[in-house]
Amino acid sequence: SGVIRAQSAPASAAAAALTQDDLKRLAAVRAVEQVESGMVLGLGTGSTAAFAVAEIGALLASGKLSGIVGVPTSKRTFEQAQSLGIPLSTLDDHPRIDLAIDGADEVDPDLNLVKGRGGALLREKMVEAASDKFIVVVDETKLVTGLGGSGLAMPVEVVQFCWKYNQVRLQDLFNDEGCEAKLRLDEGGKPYVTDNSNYIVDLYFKTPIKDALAAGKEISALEGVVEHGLFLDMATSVIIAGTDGVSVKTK
Ligand code: ABF
Repeated sequence: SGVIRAQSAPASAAAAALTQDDLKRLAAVRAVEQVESGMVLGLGTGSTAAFAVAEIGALLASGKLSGIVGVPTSKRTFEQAQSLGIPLSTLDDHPRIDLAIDGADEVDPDLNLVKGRGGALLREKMVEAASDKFIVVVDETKLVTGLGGSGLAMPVEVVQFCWKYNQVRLQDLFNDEGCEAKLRLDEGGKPYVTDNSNYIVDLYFKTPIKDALAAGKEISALEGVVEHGLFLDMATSVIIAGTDGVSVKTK
């Protein structure tokens, strides 16, 4: 794993002028090069994935792509794709997807991911698990040596009923790793509600998770947990845009 297959470096003057949004767009556009007419596509969520959705919309509008069906991973992405005229469907109608393109919050050297800081982890995980190929698009700020090591949230989606049970149980599970489990709040200070009407308990680790596979299994085993943001062994490739160019890491 972790083999760099392609690299292209922009001239340093141009590289210096690239914003983080430029990098996100570069990664997204590179991923969309893998899209072929007639494909069923998983459409990701977040600012990086939104560039991919926009590019797919533009290629459809210009006639360079046709016969695409998109399966969005969130209500937000549904609305964006719909506004671009991308034909949409559901996972029920398309339980097998050819290719999914989505962003991530963290990417480790083995292409394992933390996702879901944007709150869409459940639909993202289901759509991406259903996909033959899953391309992750990130700028280089998302690279970590170990998952949970960025100090930012690792989300766990839980049912609303007795969410405190899960907060306490999650806190207990990772107390030794200096983890804090907190209910996610929205801008109004109310519990954040996901597209599937659940809550999110965010886990804040002080150091990278020691054994992400074991952690994922322990979290999933808790009653009332719907899904977690550890996406292990799911990405087919990761496209990373940095100021030195775009690189593609493939399993
Ligand atoms: C989705 O959007 C999520 O899984 C992740 O939380 C987020 C990344 O957003 P961005 O591309 O805006 O950093 O991919």
